[in-house]
Amino acid sequence: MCPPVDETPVNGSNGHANGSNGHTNGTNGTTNGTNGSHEGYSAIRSQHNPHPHNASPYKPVGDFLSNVSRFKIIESTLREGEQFANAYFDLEAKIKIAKALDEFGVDYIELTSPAASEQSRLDCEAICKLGLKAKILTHVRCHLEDAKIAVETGVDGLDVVIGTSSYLREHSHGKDMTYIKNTAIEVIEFVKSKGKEIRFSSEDSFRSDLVDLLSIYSAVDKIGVNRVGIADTVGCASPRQVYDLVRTLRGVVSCDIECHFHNDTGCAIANAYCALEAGATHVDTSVLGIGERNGITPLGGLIARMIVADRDYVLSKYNLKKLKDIEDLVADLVEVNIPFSNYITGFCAFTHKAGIHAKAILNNPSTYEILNPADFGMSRYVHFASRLTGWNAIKSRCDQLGLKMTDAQYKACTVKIKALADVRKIAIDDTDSIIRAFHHNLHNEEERTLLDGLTAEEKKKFAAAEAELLGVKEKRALDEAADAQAEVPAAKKTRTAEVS
Ligand code: HCA
Ligand code: CU
Repeated sequence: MCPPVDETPVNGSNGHANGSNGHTNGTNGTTNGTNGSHEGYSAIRSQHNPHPHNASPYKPVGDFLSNVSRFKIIESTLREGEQFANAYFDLEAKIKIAKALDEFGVDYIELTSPAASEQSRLDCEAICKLGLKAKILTHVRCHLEDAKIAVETGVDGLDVVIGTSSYLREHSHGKDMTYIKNTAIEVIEFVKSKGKEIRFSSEDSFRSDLVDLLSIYSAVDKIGVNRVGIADTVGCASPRQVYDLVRTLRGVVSCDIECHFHNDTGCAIANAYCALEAGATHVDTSVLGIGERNGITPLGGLIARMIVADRDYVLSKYNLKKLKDIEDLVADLVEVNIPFSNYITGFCAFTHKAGIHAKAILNNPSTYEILNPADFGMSRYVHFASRLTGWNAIKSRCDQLGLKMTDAQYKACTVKIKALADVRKIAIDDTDSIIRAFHHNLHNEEERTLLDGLTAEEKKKFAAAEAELLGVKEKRALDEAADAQAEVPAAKKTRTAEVS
């Protein structure tokens, strides 16, 4: 049996639906949520959902390998993200991004190799001088010459990488495993001698020979590397493969394990999560997932996943209300739109439409939400201008507009709105006009038209749709009466949970 939900209903008597974060403006009928333009949506108060997933019967079971409650983020927007097709960051942009990520609370910020270009080197030095709380890393090839340039920039550490798959050994750098191991040892010892943190990673780990991988990781672990990394460079790995590889590696090395997942096959977040479950300690991310091709584990998506796993840890470490600003900043700089389906900040991330959902959400947001929008400074919306609209959403909208009716009247008004939505796509203004006219007609002799500008054809369709809906309602009422007579309380309960 599921534990009870620790919620109080939000459908309070004042009914006003201003989001607690101030992003919404529910009383005048417009919603200005930062989740985007929400024409036809009603903002519902969101402060009463403090532990949206506490009641999950599927809460992760802790085990000794898992690091889901103590993971660290290596934020690579300024390295992997620079490899995104549309990215060009000048120093000013890099500083803005670095400061925003620092405020968000990421543990590390990874920068492009200073060996890549003179400007990259200067930018790296400038960011090191900002005095951020996050540690600054630079990402370099496993070459002594590159490492020498990197240690002089003021970074806290180096992430070195070399391709180990047969594809990369044959078609990219052309070196064998003995050469790779010797170079790795040389570079690691040099970087450590300079007092810097050092990570060694194989590129294309999931298409590399397992024995080769384990042997080189074991060798670098013995000489005191801080972290080893595995990288799904081509995005081919599945969560189960990730779990197996990381768990095996966890048994071989005692240092930290960093993971880097590309998203070609849509597994980047799931893979990061599985890696942490299997004992990885650090996850690479970028804002909106930008990187080579379609990128890597997105910062926001990882946070969405992790807050469900350990809410207290995530809330204590990261300044979640900054997420939207960082995404807007980066989206703007690389000239992309944030997709409607984006984790947490997407236009629809907290929007509820079907009548059944709206009703339940108004009673208790945990019914249809695993994330709490208020945690991220976002707003919850209930769509109230469609054929799927239910009377609870309309009641909430009437409350916002300051129009009181009886439940039967809300229901009758909802029928009008649904019928009209069957005739044409209706906007928020249309819904509000119908509500106001309907309310007016309840209290005045002189009747107002519910909606101006309907053609004769539309009026006919509207009347037919309304009759049809009323017929369905009547039938439902009859069914309910029959249920009551038959003394089947369970059936009655189910029906009343439906929204007409
Ligand atoms: C690349 C390199 C890398 C490195 C990852 C890492 C990859 O651009 O191909 O150092 O962990 O995906 O393998 O981003
Ligand atoms: Cu990568």
